Amino acid sequence: MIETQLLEEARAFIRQSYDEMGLSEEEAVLRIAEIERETRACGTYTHTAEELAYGAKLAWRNSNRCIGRLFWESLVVRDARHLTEEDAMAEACFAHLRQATGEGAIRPVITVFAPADRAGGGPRIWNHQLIRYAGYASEDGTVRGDPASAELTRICTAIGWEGQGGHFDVLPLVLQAAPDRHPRWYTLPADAVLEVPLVHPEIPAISELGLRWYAVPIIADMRLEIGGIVYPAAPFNGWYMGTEIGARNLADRQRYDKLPEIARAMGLRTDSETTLWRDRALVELNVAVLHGFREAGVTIVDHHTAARQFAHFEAREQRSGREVTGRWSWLVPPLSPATTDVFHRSYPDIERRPAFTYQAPAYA
Ligand code: HEM
Ligand code: NRG
Repeated sequence: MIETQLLEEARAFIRQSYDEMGLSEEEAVLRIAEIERETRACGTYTHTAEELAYGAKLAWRNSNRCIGRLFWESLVVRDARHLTEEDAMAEACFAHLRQATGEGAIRPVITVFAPADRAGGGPRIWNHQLIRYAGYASEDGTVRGDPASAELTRICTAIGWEGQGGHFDVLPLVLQAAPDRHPRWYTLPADAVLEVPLVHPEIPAISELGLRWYAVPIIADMRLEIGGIVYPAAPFNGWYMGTEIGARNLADRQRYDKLPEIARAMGLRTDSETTLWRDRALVELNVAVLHGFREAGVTIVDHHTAARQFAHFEAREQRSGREVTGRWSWLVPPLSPATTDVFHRSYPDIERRPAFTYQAPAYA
């Protein structure tokens, strides 16, 4: 990033965050002068721990596609900017997993690794999420496991990982501390990965399908931008909304495609669309997700409750004099959308910073 643009963004971030954190205007002015000196001397500047923590929270608050934003102030921010080796990054990821998972009482956590340099290079996590299931592609084009992971699974295999060939094999972490280094892979310690068997409260045949999912979604491939500084490795997590698993991951035809199996387990006729067997199977699959997590004592939110929490977030933001931005097409849940208030509203999809943004895959 060119220096003038970096300083523009730094100034805007310092003014906003110092104001919101209750610091005086004088402190903001002094800090901006310091950042200007540091940037003219070194080409960049370093966030204080407080700036990093508040910046990460603001990035969550500004995430237009996220329905979980009511809890933005509770984010736990882990500072891992000093790590320069893959081994140390792996340990930090394992510690993140343990802290975020607890015993099932999921805590929102982010671990921030080193910032990108002026050329844009920095540490990268090759995984889409810290925990995700492998997808083994066969010659005939079918995939065993999660088709969304087919490419990364092939890469893991090419660098020496050997998967078990199952439907729910957790992929290794693939880490790269700097662009000029070879990526290294790390098997996740079993005690750092919590998984949940899906259980239906009334239909045993659904529980018997052997479906499961991992407890914590930890997005690892987005970049965090704060005050002009880019953090290309900053994995973050909250907890799941049930529909992410039940209406997408296990239901999408290009993912686990389980609706036909669920319908068979329910004894539904699938020879006519007008029986709405897909819809009926979808609802019961989502019941099994929510019931399974509940039985296992793992935090999860249903889409009705999440939509109501989002409405609270909107009201609170309005009271603070801020307009809530959002992307409607992501905020509406994929199951019974029109039963939630979000469906009947609209949101300006303006992108504010700090922000989580997409970046090209590290393995492209
Ligand atoms: C997206 C829920 C916490 C940042 C989403 C989505 C859901 C969701 C349902 C849409 C996902 C999809 O359709 O694939 C929640 C819930 C949370 C939570 C229930 C519980 C606390 C967080 C946290 C952060 C965050 C802690 C960051 C610090 C984001 C971002 C996206 C997103 C950046 C967009 C992801 C993308 O573009 O792929 N969230 N979220 N969320 N959330 Fe949250
Ligand atoms: N739909 C994805 C996860 C995306 C992020 N969702 C969250 N984020 N809940 C999936 O694996 O189903 N979060 O930080 O909690």
